[in-house]
Amino acid sequence: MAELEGLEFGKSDFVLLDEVNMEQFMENLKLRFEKGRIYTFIGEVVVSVNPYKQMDIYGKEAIEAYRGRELYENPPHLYAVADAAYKAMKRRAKDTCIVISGESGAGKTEASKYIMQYIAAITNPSQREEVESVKNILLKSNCVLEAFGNAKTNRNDNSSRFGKYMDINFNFNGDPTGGHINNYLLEKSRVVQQQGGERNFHSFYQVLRGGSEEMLRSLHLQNDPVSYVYTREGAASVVSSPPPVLQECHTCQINMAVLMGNLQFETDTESVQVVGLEVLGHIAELTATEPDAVGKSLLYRTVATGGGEVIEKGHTEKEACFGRDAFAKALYERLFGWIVGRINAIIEVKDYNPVLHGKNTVIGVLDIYGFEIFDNNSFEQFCINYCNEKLQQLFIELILRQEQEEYQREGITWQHIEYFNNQIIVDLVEQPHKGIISVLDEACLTGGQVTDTVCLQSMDTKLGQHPHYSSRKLNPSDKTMEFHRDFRIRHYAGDVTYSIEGFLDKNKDPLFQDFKRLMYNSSNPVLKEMWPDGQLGITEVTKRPLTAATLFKNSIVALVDKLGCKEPYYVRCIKPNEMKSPVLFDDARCEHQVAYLGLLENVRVRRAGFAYRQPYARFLQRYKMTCEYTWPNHLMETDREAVEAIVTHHGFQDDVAYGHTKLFVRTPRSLFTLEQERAALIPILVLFLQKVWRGAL
Ligand code: AOV
Ligand code: MG
Repeated sequence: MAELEGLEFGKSDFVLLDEVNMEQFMENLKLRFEKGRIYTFIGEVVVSVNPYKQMDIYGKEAIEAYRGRELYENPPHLYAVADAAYKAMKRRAKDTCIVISGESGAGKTEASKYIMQYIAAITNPSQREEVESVKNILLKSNCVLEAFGNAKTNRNDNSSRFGKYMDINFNFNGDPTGGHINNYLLEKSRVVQQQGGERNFHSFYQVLRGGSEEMLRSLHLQNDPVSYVYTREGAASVVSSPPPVLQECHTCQINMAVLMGNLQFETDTESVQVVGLEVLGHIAELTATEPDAVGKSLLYRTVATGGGEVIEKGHTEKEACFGRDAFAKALYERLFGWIVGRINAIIEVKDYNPVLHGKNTVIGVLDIYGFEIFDNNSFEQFCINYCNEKLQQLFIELILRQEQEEYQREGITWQHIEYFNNQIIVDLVEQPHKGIISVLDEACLTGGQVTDTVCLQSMDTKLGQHPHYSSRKLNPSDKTMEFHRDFRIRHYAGDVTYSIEGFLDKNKDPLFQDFKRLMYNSSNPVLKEMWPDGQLGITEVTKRPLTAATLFKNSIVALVDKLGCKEPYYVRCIKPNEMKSPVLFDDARCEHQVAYLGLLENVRVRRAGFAYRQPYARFLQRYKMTCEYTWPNHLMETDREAVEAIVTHHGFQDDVAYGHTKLFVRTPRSLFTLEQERAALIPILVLFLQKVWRGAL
């Protein structure tokens, strides 16, 4: 437990509170925030409050202070968790992960960057070139992915609109050898539409505002975002970060996507036409395709009739607009996926031979979009908030439930601690045949007749009894839901009213095969590579691909499984106010977050619990040399008795409990003493053994 700061800064570990209640917790959190202490421990968990100002706590000296130290030797910091995760990985060859959670704007992405910087700074002391290069790419990839995947929302000026999980691989030396990035559901609808006050992805403005005149001219672009339908909204906002240098192939495609929005259609007596052939020509030029082919894919689609005949069917104006937007979104999404793929190809661990190089261990860093509530919440918020439910479930599972279950199993006296288990909300969303995703999928698969409203009715029928679900129709007196198309989920982090409008389309996420074929036929090899499914003929296309919600659910389930196999370290981020103010601590908002993050329960479990535990045999193996009764071998009946002898010998018998198979140690300090003694003894032992070998003894 960190005790190194003066008491004027409050308690640096919530476990040290005199009494564990909300009042004391909040008092401590607020005091520390006001004194510029933005981090506080709960055991190994770091609670962080967004300072909304640059803090002078991340420099080289800070890194040196935390490097290789035990958690409780320094004041709480992200570096302390990063170091703990790194040490566990290096010393015990454990795969670890750092899960950063908290609502939108709470500071997750910033925290993940500091953690990465720390890991980069403490590794590769011998400056080996290939390791340096891996580190550089890992760090720089953040900047590129932020440009393409972040945007200004009404909650956060630099909001992550995709989820990111990055594995960093290490060799036996503890130096990074490579990595892998998984990205989760980019909010691509932003490409064509943004809520009032929000912006498109940063990359658009970086190209339009930051591109050289020559580059913009060659791309047929004007440097004013107001010129483009897709970037008009929020165009007045200032770009907060300087535009990074974007590769030409990237800019080209952003450009195509932005140009698409300016394509309009009109219906004359016979058919739908493209208005503005000049834009069409520019798109053809930039996609290395023919203007006629572009025009055709915008106005017609190829369909297979029941008899197996392939015909061309003209779009209505509405269908053409829908197709255009779907195409622009897909262009951007595939570009994003391609960039991630390129980064992965470069940082992938190559030629790793476990026999030669030892076990390849991993630290995973998770930075995903935080829980969010807007004035208008749609399918994207539904997915994002579901994902946060899953991560909260993992936290409960790992920190609260397993901990309590283990004490019970080991027969340690334990007072059960109550907490809200959000599994019930996870089920509401994902349960097969019953959950919201399943109802949505069913509606999507039923065919054209089912509208959003019909789907909502079906949800009302199936889920009307669920305590965390309600809708305007089920609950007409509830004024928080304005329209009949609204439904509400009582999430762990608050109530969110979703508008069902657009849910089915976004879930089905259709893109006419004609666009895919157009891109596959491009003479630009990079574009062609991004659209391999364009080679399929209309009759070969699978009729029922998985829906967006199901794909997302599957990817999040896989993510949670992946995290579940690793030793987890947690950063719990809190947003102090809605004004982005560095001085305002909004008591009610903060208390709400502390409550739903389950931090009080976390302190209770931790306080009643034990920081470390080890099976008797393993403990004995490691520390037997520190006690005369156990070295080199003990003569007692059981390992447990031998462990008792070590503990008593070192005088920390009041700090432990004996389980059926494991020793439980309450404070890390006891173990630290043992570690120090062991470290001091090892060289003496080695010397001794060398002498034995040489026959000197
Ligand atoms: P998020 O990742 O949690 O939101 P960010 O990490 O983007 O939130 O933080 C939001 C903003 O808060 C940043 O752009 C900074 O201005 C400020 N900030 C956060 N942490 C720090 C820090 N340690 N020091 C200084 N300023 C900070 V979202 O991505 O929206 O869920 O989807
Ligand atoms: Mg973020």
